[in-house]
Amino acid sequence: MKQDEAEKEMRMNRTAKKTDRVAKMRKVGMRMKATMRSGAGAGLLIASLILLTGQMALGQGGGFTTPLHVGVLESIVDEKGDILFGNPWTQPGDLVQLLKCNTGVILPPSPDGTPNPNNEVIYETAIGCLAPWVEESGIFGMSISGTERPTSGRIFVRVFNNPTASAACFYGDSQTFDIDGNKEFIVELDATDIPLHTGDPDNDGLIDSWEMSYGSDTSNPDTDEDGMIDGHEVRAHTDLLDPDSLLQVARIRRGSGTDAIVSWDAVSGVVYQVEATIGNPGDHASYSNVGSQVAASGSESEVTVSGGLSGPTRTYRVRLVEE
Ligand SMILES: [Ca+2]
Ligand SMILES: [Ca+2]
Ligand SMILES: [Ca+2]
Ligand SMILES: [Ca+2]
Repeated sequence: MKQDEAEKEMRMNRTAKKTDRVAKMRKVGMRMKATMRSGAGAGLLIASLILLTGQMALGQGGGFTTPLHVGVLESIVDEKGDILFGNPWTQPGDLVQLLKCNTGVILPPSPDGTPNPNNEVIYETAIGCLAPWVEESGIFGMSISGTERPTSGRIFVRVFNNPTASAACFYGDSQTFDIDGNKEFIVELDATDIPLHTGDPDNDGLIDSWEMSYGSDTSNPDTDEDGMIDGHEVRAHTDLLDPDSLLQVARIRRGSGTDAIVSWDAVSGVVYQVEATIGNPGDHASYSNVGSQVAASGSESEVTVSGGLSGPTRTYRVRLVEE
C-alpha cells in the first residue's frame, strides 16, 4: 500500500481507535517498555545502562535507574487543525523536544525556535517515532535512559509544526512534569498553535507565522493582487493565493416585477449581510441592511430586494458577518 493511501486509511480509522483512553494509556506504556526489552539496540542500551549505574547503585544501596517513558496518546494537530506530519512510515516527522524547566516555568522560545537557556533540551525525537506497531499518525513516544535520562527536576515537551525548529512557524508546549522516581510522562498537548513570528511588517492583518502557514508573502499585503489584503482574505475564508477568490458582488439582475437580485461570490458556511445606501457611496455613507443574514451554501449567494428597481438609485455592498 502506498504511503499516502496508508496515511489516509489511518486517518479514517483514527476516531474509531480513540475509544478507551485509560486502556490505551496502559497499552502505549507497555509498548514503550516492550520496545526497550525486545529491540536489539534497546537491549544493548539496557545492558550498558546496568553496567554504568550498577556500581553506583551498589554503593548507595539503591536500585539503578530505569528509562523514563514519555509519550502522547492523542494525535497532535497543527495550527490549522491538521494532524502533524510523521508516522512510522514517513520520517523524519515534525520535531519533538523534551526540555528542562530550570526555573520551574516554561519560557517561550526565540522566533527561530531556540529554547530559552532555562529550558535546556534534554532529548529530541520526531512525530511518528515510536514502536513500529503503533499505527496512528501525529503521535510520538520516547524512552530515555543513560546519561540523557533526567532523574529529578521539572520537564516538559515542546512540539513544532516542522521537522526543524528554524523552519517552523508554530509550536506547542505540554504541561510540566515533576520527575519523581521512575515514571511514565503522559504528555498533554493538543495542538501546535503558538506562533513563533508575531510581527506583521506588511500590515495586512496577518502575522508572519500565519503568512508562512498559508504560503503568502510577508512583505506584500495583497499576495495575489486581487485587491483584497491577505488578512481580510483569511477572515473571509477566500484564497489569499488565488486572485479569482475574493469577496465581491458578482452581479445585480432583474427579478420579478421591480425586484432586484443581488448576488455575490460566497464561501459555503460563511454568513453575509447585504447592505444598501441611497445614491452613490460618498464618504461616510450610511448603509442599512437589506434582508436577513445569509449563510452561504454554495459558491454564490443572492438576496432578492423587493422593489429594488424602483425609486432612487442604490448602491449595494456585501458585509462579512463574523462570529
Ligand atoms: Ca502580514
Ligand atoms: Ca502579506
Ligand atoms: Ca488578495
Ligand atoms: Ca484571493
